[in-house]
Amino acid sequence: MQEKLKAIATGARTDISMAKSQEELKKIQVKYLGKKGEITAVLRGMGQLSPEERPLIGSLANKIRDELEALFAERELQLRKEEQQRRIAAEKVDITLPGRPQELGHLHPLTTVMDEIAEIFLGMGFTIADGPEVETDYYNFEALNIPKDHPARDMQDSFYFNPEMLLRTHTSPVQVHTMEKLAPQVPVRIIAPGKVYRRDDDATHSPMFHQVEGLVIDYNVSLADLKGTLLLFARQMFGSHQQVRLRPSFFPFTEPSAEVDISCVMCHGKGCKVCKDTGWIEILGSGMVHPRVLEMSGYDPELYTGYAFGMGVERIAMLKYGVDDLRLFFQNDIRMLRQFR
Ligand code: 2NM
Repeated sequence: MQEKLKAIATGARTDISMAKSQEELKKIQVKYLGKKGEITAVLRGMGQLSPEERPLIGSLANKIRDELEALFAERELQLRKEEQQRRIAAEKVDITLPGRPQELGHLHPLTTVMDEIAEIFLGMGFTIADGPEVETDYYNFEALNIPKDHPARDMQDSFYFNPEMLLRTHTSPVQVHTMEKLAPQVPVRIIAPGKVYRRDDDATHSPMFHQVEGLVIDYNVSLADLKGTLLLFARQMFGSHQQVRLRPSFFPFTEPSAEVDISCVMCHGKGCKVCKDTGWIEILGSGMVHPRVLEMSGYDPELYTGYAFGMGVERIAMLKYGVDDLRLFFQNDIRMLRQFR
């Protein structure tokens, strides 16, 4: 019996050391130590042994079982490590490869153009003013001398929250807030850049677009000051060869009012499709602030005069970059936007 146990133990030791995988080792463990295993069988058969033999064989069998259990555990750990090494080697991760670079974002072209416009006016001594995008009827219309029956006040043309509140349709309410705050202080020299909202949606109109409006109030401010300022702006924005011309127009908040043209950016005044053979392109509206507007916001129109102007940032950007459809600015197509990196 003792010889048989020793033979089983020798076989087990060889099998354990020869096992090539965890799976194979598991099978060997079952073969020797499992419920129907060889060592287990010996321990089960103890009953048939003589009382003298029993403790001897019993303690030997236990000793062998303990030894084998330790060998199994040791070999298992070894095999697990080997398998891990093999898996890492098979993955072929080259840790010396350079990382994938993270692409850097950039400003939206409309933001860049709005910043450029602001920069030009900052250079002429203007400061930047801002205000809410949700306005009251008073600040958006009434204080700007826009009559009750004006089409802009129609539900069809503006976004209303209720009869008293709406999304601003221009940034002029910012100028009104500023006048109320500063009056009767002069000079006032501000621009108001920002988003505005109108119920329009086609190739040349978006329900949300951007404006920069300007306002100057002082003693003896004239139309000549307005024209000189806009000429400087046009030359910095579109080139030093630029000319400007003022055409009579109408706005409820200015009197007189004028549309401002610059010489065509495409043909430099020779005449082409963009300027419809006129040689001129309209870029903004302007005028002398209406005396009623000055008065409502606290400036005595007998003492002070002012000029104001307003431009669409999308229109300026389209002319500057030759973009022919306004909607391209809002579709967020990365192939379009990347060109303005
Ligand atoms: C324009 C054209 C002409 C304008 C007027 C004012 C204010 F508040 F001073 F009355 N702000 N902006 C103005 C004048 C805006 O946009 C086409």
